[in-house]
Amino acid sequence: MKKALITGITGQDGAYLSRLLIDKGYEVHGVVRRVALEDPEHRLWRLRPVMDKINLHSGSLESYASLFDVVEKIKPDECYHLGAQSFVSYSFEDEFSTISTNINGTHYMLSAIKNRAPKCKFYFAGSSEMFGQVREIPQKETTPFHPRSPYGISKVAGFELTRNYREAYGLFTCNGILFNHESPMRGYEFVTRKITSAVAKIKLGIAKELRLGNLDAKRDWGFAGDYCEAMHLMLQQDKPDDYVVATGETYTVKEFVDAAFRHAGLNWEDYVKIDEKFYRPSEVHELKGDASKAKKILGWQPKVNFEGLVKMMVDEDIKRLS
Ligand code: F7E
Repeated sequence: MKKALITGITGQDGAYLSRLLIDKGYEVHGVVRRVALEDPEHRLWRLRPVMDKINLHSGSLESYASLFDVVEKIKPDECYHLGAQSFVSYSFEDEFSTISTNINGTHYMLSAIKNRAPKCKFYFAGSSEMFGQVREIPQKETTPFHPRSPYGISKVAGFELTRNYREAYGLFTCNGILFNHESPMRGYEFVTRKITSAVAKIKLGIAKELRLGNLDAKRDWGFAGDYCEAMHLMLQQDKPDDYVVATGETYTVKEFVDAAFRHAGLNWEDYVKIDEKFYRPSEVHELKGDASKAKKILGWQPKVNFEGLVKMMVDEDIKRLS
């Protein structure tokens, strides 16, 4: 039985990936902070359906010793390093902790694997935020990076560390360059879930308005469940490599808002207010990915389209609140 170790297992992608790996017969292990183990009701809610099928270990991305111990104890065959401070907006407020946790966390994991499980295949959760002020449209693996936030900068450093461990030490390390991926398990701070949960509240008479920032930003939005399949496929190849994972379609935040309200039979212009507070000091205006390499080599393509994603999220939020 193959053993997989997931950092960031309590997040959206951790939840989808652990289900996928359990279904494939893996023994799944996750690193979680001690506070999460002490407060499972609030912090482990996404893992509730698989709690009896996974093994959780206390550890922190800020502690090399804790990660080293987990790697030493489990000796995983595959490691999916998803853990990070992943909210771009917050990275402007606390740039020091975002940069140190995200970069050191990746470095610690790579080093622990090199020292204690050098045959382990490693996946790093790179991000389209690395492209930032984009140099070309669509963005592919060869597009130069120009990050626009402390979060984006930390992901570029993680990407380079991951590539360097491959080139310098011969480790099997892959970078996924994942564009925005959403689901009913998305955190409420991200714009898609903020919108769909507000639509549900407005529909049910619990809220009256939704305050948002820049409605003109364009994103390439896919379904998180599809993107976790791509992560797994990267580690099943003969050679390690880096891959863009995206739908190739781009929509503005306004188009997402319109589709979500429309699906609930509402007109967004009656409820949405612009609030300067949600604007970013430097914005990423347009992201659109070219995932043709993932399609060709991994045989991967997304199954859920934009309309399907919006409906899935709105329906689930209405169901949950009803
Ligand atoms: O913002 C605009 C905002 O926070 C999307 C993370 O998973 O994907 C995600 O990063 C857009 C931005 O995601 C609000 O200015 C308008 O242009 O949902 P978001 P993100 O920053 O694109 C990448 C690939 C990652 O790697 C990240 O970890 O929406 N926007 N009004 C707003 N955004 C938020 N959050 N809240 C608003 O009220």
